[in-house]
Amino acid sequence: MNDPKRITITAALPYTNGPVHIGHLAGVYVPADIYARYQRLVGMDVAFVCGSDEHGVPITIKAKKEGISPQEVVDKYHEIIKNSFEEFGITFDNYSRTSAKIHHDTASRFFKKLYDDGKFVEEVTEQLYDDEAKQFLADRFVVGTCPKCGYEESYGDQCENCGTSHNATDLINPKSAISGAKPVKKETKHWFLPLDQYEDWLKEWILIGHKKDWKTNVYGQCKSWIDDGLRPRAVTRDLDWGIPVPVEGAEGKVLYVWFDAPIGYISSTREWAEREGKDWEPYWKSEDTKLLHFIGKDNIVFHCIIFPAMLKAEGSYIVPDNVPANEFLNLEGNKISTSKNWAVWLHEYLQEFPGQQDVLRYVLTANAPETKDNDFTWADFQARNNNELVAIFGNFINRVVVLTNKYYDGETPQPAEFTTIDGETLDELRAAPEVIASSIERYRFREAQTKLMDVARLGNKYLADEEPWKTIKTDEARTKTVMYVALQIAAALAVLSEPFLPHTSAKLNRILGNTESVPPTKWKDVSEKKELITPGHHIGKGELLFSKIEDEKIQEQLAKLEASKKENKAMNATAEPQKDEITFDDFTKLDMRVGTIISAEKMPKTKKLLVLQVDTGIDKRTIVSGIAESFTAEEVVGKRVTVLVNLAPRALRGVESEGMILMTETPVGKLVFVNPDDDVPNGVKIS
Ligand code: B3M
Ligand code: ZN
Repeated sequence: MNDPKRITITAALPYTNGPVHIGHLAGVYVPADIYARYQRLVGMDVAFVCGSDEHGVPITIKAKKEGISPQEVVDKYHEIIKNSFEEFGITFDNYSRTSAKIHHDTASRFFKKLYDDGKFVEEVTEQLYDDEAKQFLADRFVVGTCPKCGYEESYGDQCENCGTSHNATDLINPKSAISGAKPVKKETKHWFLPLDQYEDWLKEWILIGHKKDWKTNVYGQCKSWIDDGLRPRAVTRDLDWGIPVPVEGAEGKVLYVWFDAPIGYISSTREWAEREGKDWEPYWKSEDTKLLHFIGKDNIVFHCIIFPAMLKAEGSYIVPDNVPANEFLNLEGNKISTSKNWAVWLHEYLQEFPGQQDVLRYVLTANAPETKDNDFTWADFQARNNNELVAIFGNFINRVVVLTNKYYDGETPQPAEFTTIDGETLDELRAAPEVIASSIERYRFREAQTKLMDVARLGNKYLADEEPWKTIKTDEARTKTVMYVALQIAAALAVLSEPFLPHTSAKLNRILGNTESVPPTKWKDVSEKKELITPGHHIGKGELLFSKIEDEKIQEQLAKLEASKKENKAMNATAEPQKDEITFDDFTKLDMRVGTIISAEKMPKTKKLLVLQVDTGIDKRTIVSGIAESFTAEEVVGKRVTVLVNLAPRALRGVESEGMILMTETPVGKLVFVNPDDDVPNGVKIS
């Protein structure tokens, strides 16, 4: 779209069933914020909205698990999430929540309009029902095999593995997430959005209209769904947490969370406009508004197919100009997972790295999963901070500030004649806003940030080449010119870094003495104004922009992840699903006896094996056991144990093992014996 009058920027509404982590920040909120801040700096009229997604099954599940109400769950996480966003400098114009009255009103009205206009298909169909829990199984209440990719843990409405969105009844081998029961089918009435009727329009709009300017991953997913053929989707659910379906005969039914959540963008805009005394409608209904949705790749279908179809059906709305969705960020080589606590939580980072929000913003942008999944590692985090932020950006600013204070008592010097190199340096500086902007406008934020760092690199190179610390002894006029040029670069960095590193930009402005009395520098000033910092202007005292991150800090983080891994293992151990049923006869086949280990030695050249002599009460026999990582040979002698004595003998490293010692494991993976009471003599059966 050329020359929009205003831009409405939405960022995916986070589910309020847990805090937010680096994956959210990298995939959605930092890129959206860079974009919004940049647009404001160039004078665009921006509405940047978000809010908590407080309906849907995940929240109900969390509430059940914690024994509290869904409202209590969302109240708790809404605060934590909102605070994390504020601390990281995400400049939403409004952060709302879908449990707010204004949202219930907006979403109900939207539904009602479509209903009144006959845009839905009303149908009684068979849906999955849990006969034990006496409840319909919508969305995440049901898991089963994805009909498209075969992933066995797919949810009822979407497969997290391949991203396909489907109906719960499409799942192969569905299972209730509440009781584990096999669902039965039960009739119920619902309202469907007939996506098939929007297929031609979607084809025209996306496949033809947006061929070039949408990201390949987004375009590709859309194309594949449209090519597969679209089917009607139920937009109501038999659940008790959500927005009641606002029509008669719909008691006990609520709007599907993916129907109400995107309308949350509209509610949030309304809430903002009401507060600011503005009209919200142009931000959603005017053709000269550019609407953008920042999301993660698992939300593409909802933002590119379903929500646009809803907007189109309503009739008075615009549809998105672009949906710059990102891929996923992994953590230390593994998929980020809330349930496995494999994540870097923002609220924890804020406590562990106080004042270092920009470091994380920087690293997440430098490594943003823009075109493919990417990996966050703590080693990379440390390296980027120490070798880039500290060594390049921080170092340049520090030199400029220290030298200006040392040579001129902090007063910007009057330059003398510019040399060719000065002219070239200033030219390059003046070109930077456009270079960076061009990347931002194309949603290439990592590239944009690299170009920003090139400005700091330009400054460092200039100082290294011109060596003011040498010329100060020989050529006063030259030194003044060099310091003047270097100060221009520093001042440019204060404005150009703002979208990426807002806290740093504010600090830099302070250091440069850009207090309230100095008019703020605009993005375009860097190219257009001859002078960003004028001779005679007093800069402030030096203060370090970034500080080195030491190894211990990184070790602490790695240890935390290691602990998660162990805890996980422990949790999985207790939660491991029950094995297939056996008969009583199967059980009686096992001959287990009480025994005592009478001697033990390490099996040579192995890490895990001990060769044990065990008194089973029947006989004394050799058993090879894989317990050497948890016990020394000396430690186990005399231990009372449970022995499976009729296990077929097998040779381990040439030693015949005649049975098995029963073991279990502590939460941190240490093996322990299943040992009988000392009063029980060897040879007694266990049954
Ligand atoms: N809450 C899904 C998510 O957090 C969902 C986004 C809604 S955007 C309207 O991934
Ligand atoms: Zn799948």
